[in-house]
Amino acid sequence: PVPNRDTFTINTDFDPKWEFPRSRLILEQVIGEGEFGKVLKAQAIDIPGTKGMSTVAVKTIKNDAGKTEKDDLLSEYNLLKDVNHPNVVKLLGACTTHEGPFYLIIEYAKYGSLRSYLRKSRILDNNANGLVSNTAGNFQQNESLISMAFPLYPISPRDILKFAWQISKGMAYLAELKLVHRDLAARNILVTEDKVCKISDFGLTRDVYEDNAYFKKTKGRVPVKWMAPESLADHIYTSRSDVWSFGILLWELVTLGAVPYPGIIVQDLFKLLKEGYRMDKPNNCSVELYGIMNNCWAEDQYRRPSFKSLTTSLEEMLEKGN
Ligand code: ACK
Repeated sequence: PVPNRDTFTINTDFDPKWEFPRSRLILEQVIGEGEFGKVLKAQAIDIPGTKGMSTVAVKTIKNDAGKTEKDDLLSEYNLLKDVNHPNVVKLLGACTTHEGPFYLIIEYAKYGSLRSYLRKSRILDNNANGLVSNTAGNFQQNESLISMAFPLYPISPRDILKFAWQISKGMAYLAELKLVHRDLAARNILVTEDKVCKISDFGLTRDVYEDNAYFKKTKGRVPVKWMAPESLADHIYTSRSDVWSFGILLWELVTLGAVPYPGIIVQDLFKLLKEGYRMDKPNNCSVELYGIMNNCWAEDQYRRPSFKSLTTSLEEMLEKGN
């Protein structure tokens, strides 16, 4: 048999500060699966910060994934080592030894992604109780059947503002560190047991310096409906293009996880945006919040608000009790 070439290479990913022994990780079920990656729920024994068993999430890549996917996960690992903020997902450790696949261990978020949280919250919709009205979903199933099958994911207009404010705070922190996320969307935000939003999925994140712009070289799968015009046209990514994506995320929040630009195919989007087309105000969205979204979608990136000023605006709205 041909020995695995990894057997003879030095493990440059090994970092004693973060390395966690595989023997102290008990993998449970798959909780998320993408094209090349997967996320598993696991129990960790004596992971730094928690004595005894604790529930964690383990990110890894599938066997048939290519070098890019492995590199993305590794860059996520290296990036997470240097960040520490209540609204950014916390790195707990990694298994990098060549006896097994690369595992990235991050904090477990009970409610999963914000997108799935929002979509599940629609089920409560018709029960009113000050809940946000459903603008996008069509639930034909019997309501009582649904509430038996799902746990409750209540969400109030105030929760929506709070979520937006938390994400903006996390993004302001990343922007301060000159980190550009490049894939900010509700699917990449996690919701913890105490209903705190954490920015996640840093695979595409890049450190930017000098001109503060990151030029993407290769053309992979791109989240077109979340992308700023300058990213679509010239592959330019900055904190200002993250702000554009944040505007789309606000729209996702208000519509409880609808797909942006309903009825518009991605091939037509760039031309429409250049002509000045923007999404309408969702029915249940305040004029003030829609104003904020629209500012995020300024054609001129320099006219978009910063995450700092977005945080202040959202904080003021929360204080006013909107
Ligand atoms: O909405 P979900 O159930 O929550 O589906 C996605 C899926 O994996 C792909 O990203 C879930 N997921 C990712 N990271 C975590 C985590 N740290 N804790 C809990 N669920 C996670 C996410």
